[in-house]
Amino acid sequence: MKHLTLLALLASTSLVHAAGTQAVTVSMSEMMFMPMNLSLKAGQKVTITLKNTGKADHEFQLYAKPKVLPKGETAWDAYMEKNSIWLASRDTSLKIAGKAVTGKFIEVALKPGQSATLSFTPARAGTFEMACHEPGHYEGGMKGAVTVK
Ligand SMILES: [Cu+2]
Repeated sequence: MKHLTLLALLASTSLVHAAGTQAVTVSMSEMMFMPMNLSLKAGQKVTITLKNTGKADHEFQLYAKPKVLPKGETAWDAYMEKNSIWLASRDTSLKIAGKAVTGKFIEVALKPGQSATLSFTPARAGTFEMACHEPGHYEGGMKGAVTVK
């Protein structure tokens, strides 16, 4: 009887945990994300499953939408380092093809057929942009709006 009670307690705890996590899958292919727009909740952990379903290398970056676009790769990198949504989160974790990535990163770069799991907690509400900054991809339309409420 005691055993059953414990099991019931464990089951309800994991349900609460599941409800507290947002899960999203984003596919990347030539010059697009699927879906093109995401809506996330501030203060609630999100797990994004990323898949490169295209034929080229793609990157996933997520940062506060710039009012004025940085010019050049160095300027973009500096901007993203200051405005990355997951660098502002304390519980960020990333696995690419099942392997944990440690340290600071501003992009998730995937080869064709690779997938990754990215988790973090959006700290604040706002308008963000997800994008791929492989040469020509952003300009080709590989970007989407991410709203955090
Ligand atoms: Cu791309």
